[in-house]
Amino acid sequence: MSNSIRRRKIALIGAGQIGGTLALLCGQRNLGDVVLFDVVEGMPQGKALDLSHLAPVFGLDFKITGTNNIADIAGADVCIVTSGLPRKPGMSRDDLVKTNADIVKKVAAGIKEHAPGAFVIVITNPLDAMVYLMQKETGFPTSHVVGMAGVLDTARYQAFLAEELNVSVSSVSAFVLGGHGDDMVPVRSYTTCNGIPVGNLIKSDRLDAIEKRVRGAGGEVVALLKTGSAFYSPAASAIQMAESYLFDQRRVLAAAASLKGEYGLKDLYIGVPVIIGKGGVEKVVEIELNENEKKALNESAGRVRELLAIL
Ligand code: TXD
Repeated sequence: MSNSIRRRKIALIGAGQIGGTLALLCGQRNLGDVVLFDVVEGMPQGKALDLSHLAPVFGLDFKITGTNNIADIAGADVCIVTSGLPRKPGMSRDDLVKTNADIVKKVAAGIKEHAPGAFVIVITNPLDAMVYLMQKETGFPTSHVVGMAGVLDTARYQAFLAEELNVSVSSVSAFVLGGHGDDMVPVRSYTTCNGIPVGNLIKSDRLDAIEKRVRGAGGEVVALLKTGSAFYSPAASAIQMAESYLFDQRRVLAAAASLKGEYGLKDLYIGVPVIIGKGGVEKVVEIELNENEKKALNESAGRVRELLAIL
């Protein structure tokens, strides 16, 4: 048996706006070799070729392959799934459910066959329903199938609060829970500026307005772009989750995780704080919520269940 060190392999399923950005970030952050898969002929190959020419400029030694053959993801350590349609102006995330469910089912079969040991991060919308479907279709342990939305929603809350307070984004620590929809739950009681509750620094009507903007931030980007949805920040958010797994960082991150009674919810995926380390989603962190936050989380869970019923 060879005792040589194997390079890590990251499979990006979907080579569109987020997929391409993910490939760039994987290279820049030296996560491992990248396989960019898509059903559109030539596009993943073209993006991979272009990115391979960026490697010498930055002195990066990553190998990147573009492909239309799902078998090329064989042995991937991490699969990040963005395959599906994005929103157009006027569409809700839920409008995508049927089309994207068919795509996620196909992709799940490919991942199950070729990358059975992978940690799977789903980004495709409607997120909470698609990650649930991915876990059911692959049959992978729930620790190894997780949805990315909370890191992004939290980052949006942090960005708006830092702007309001005119402080560094790194001084703001925020939490957003619930489904990745307009009823997500920014948790004010756990949101601080270097430990100082934001409620002590910002008037409550301003905080209401900021939280409303967080809930609509994805739509704000869609309305401006007109041809698709946000892609830089969703890609960065998934990279943070992949790094926590690959480097066993045990970061506490908001992510769509499978609940088995935590927060009084079960048999669904929804955004909650989790610890991600070498075992995947190693723990769902339960925090005490006030009555309003509990009610909002339950309402958000109700919306996720409506989508699951469509599936
Ligand atoms: O926070 C979050 N989770 C999100 C989710 C934030 C922003 C956007 N979010 C969702 O990600 C969005 O609503 C979409 O459902 C996905 C992907 O967004 P992206 O902007 O990357 O969409 P693109 O550019 O249209 O790329 C999707 C690619 C495109 O190239 C298709 O050809 C491909 O998916 N596609 C497939 N790839 C592989 N296999 C199959 N079957 C397939 N079908 C389509």
